[in-house]
Amino acid sequence: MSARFELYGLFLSGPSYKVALMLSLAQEPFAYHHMDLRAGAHKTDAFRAISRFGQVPALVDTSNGMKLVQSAVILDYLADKTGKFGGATLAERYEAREWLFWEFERLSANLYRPRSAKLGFRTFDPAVLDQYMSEGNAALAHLETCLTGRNWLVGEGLTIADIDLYGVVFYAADGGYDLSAYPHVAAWKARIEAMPGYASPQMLMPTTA
Ligand SMILES: N[C@@H](CCC(=O)N[C@@H](CS)C(=O)NCC(=O)O)C(=O)O
Repeated sequence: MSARFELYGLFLSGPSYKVALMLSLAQEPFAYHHMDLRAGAHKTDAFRAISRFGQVPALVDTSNGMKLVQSAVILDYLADKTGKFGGATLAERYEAREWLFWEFERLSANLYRPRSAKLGFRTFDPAVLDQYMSEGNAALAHLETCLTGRNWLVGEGLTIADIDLYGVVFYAADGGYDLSAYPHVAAWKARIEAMPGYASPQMLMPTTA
């Protein structure tokens, strides 16, 4: 039987990893389409018909034809459709969503962009990179405070908030951040890595379809 969900992603893409990880933790089999961005795979009309912004990740729910982009929205959708990691109450669901917006505002650019510079994909003026690092460390310090005395960001269990932020913090060291300065963040990261269904980007997103 073919998988209900189809994920279009790239093995180097943090946002793609968030979605692949959500599916894996939810024990939801998915078909994976490797998108070679360097070869322009995301610029074809066929892919544009799936991804309105021409970006990965993109998710197709073959059960109803829904096509979704933006990793945070996809996580929210998957929480609805799988009934997993959406929070135990409506208040928790909205608190989880607050974290998704916070991540986009404070964390992702500040961690992903220094990483893309180190990988040689982008170049930035040194002053701009310094600004990313300074704001990224401030965001990690805030996360450290929020995780002090708690196992998960929201409520008493894993939610899409944890999965979403994990998909950024996973790449912190690649961007030049030292997580040993944030022991509660490091412990939370290890807690997610010990969950059933956890897998690395390499395991979830091969370099072929
Ligand atoms: N905010 C988006 C970011 C998606 C994104 O930046 N995707 C990159 C790969 S990591 C991409 O598709 N880049 C190609 C492009 O923007 O043309 C999300 O969370 O899904």
